[in-house]
Amino acid sequence: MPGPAGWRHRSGVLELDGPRVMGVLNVTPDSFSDGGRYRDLSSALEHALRLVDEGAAIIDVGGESTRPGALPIDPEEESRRVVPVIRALRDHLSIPISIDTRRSAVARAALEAGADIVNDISALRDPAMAEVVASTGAGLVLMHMRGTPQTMQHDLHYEDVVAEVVASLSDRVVSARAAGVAAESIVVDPGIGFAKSFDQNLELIAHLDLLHAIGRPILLGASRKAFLGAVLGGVAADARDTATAAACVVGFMKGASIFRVHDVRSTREALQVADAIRRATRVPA
Ligand code: PMM
Repeated sequence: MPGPAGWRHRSGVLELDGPRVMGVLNVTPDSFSDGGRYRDLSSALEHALRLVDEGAAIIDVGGESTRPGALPIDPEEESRRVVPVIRALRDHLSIPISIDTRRSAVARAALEAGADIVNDISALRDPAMAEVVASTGAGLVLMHMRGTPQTMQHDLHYEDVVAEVVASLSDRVVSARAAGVAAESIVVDPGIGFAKSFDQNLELIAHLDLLHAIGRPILLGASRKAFLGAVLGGVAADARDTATAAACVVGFMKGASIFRVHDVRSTREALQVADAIRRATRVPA
């Protein structure tokens, strides 16, 4: 397993010498687990401050729902949702803020408003995205997906899902580097729940260590996703936080270092225990 590294972003380096939690702040009317709750500025800010208090190292702001079947929204509407929130967060937070968007115009506006990282679930499908990231020195999450949120569950056939995710993400890293994004700014994410069956999600987490071949830190986004509900026999999204923490601990033991979650406290505590145990592991002489 590679040793501790840092994640370079627009205003510094996030040390990855232990697990880091990215708290989710969805400012969308229709996200699957917390949709509609944080649309006004003061409730969004209040929630972000709570996530920080509970141990978030990054706040991830998203203005477009990416749940399966979701329709795309207009980039101007997306910017209208996220920019005022990012501006308010920037005034109150010193930790990195990421913008969860597939659109370069939204990323540009969010970075101008004070964001540090672009979390791109389409891994640079917008041809202008890499240039926005490279020219601002922003951090970049490259996530694996097929199609769009509207179509992604139509093609779930893989010969070997883990190998195909590794190959695809490696290719996206090469593209980002070719466009001038620094290697140290890039983090990769297998895209749990994005064009994957429930079993493929489990297989990806079970073999997450194979993503180390890409040579970049790994982000895991398993929070409250449907495969966890399925394992538990149909538990609702907002009752999947213990399941989320379990998936994150396994991901951590397989080498992931950043964990995107809705309920920061439960996962942060579980990861803190897992990290303490890992540090106590005896190294063979
Ligand atoms: N999942 C969602 C949205 N953005 N970003 C990354 N990098 N990884 C993910 O797994 C991910 C993401 C969907 O979940 P939400 O609607 O609960 O935010």
